[in-house]
Amino acid sequence: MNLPVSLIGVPTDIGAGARGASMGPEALRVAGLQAVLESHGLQVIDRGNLGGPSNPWQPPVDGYRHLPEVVAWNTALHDAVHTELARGRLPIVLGGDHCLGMGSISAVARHCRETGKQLRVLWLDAHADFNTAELTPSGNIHGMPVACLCGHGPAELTGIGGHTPAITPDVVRQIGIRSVDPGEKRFVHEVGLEVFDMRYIDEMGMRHTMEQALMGMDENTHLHVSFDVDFLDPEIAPGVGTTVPGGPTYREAQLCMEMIADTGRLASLDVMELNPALDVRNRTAELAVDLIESLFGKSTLMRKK
Ligand code: NNH
Ligand code: MN
Ligand code: MN
Ligand code: MN
Repeated sequence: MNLPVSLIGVPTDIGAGARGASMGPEALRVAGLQAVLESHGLQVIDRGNLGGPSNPWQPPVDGYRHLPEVVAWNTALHDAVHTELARGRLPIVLGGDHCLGMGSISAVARHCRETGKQLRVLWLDAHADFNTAELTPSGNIHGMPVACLCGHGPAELTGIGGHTPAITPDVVRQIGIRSVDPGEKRFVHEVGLEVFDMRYIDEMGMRHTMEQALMGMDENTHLHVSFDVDFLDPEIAPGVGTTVPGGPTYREAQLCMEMIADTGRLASLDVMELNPALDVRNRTAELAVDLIESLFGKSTLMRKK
């Protein structure tokens, strides 16, 4: 399965608590994403950037910050991702903040319903992103996409893919989690979301973690990876708005990506929350590109498995 790739830039920080993720798409391009993918024999088209409302930088209203603007960006992204999937291509969404996971994954879920595929979503993140208007401490919608995708949120967001809920919690595996708000934590437990938090990775190792997270997939599985760059330890990835210490190391992150690549089932990808305004000489963007390269089959493996 070597699907042709389409890059979709989504230059907005509309759902975040810090400005700057809107510059993420260009930073990933400058770090050489397209050339790196092409060096592995992939056919890549850069579709350029989507357009949408600018960031009015207003306080939350009824528990949501910038809700109409978040709806506009995610609706545009849903349409773009669905179009690429229908063309038989593998979309890579260049975020942008992680509220865009709603537009992206709602389109993937719709494509899976239309084609009879089974969906698996790997959510690589320091955060669970399972807040609601009632639970959120910030009102920032980038802390809510998983809840919205599972049907918990305003109808304008939960219905983007034409079906509410877009996904059920059992398709999701969260990896790297180490910052969850108190009410959010109760809700994650209530719906039974499968979370491989940092304590689990510490005790069991990344290899066992990924074996568990990837278990039960087959030829009919569409694997979507939603990669929040704050998944990574801030020592190696400072260029994000919400750093949380104690994330995966470079080697752990590489192994995570390589084991995903080994499945051969990756069919769509989000790269979210990269914030060049907080980065150091584009180092986090270059690291993200390096890890994406592993996700698409770069391997320094010298021994047969
Ligand atoms: N949980 C916090 C909130 O909802 C932070 C979310 N920030 C993220 N999520 N970057 O990935 O406001
Ligand atoms: Mn996130
Ligand atoms: Mn995060
Ligand atoms: Mn490289």
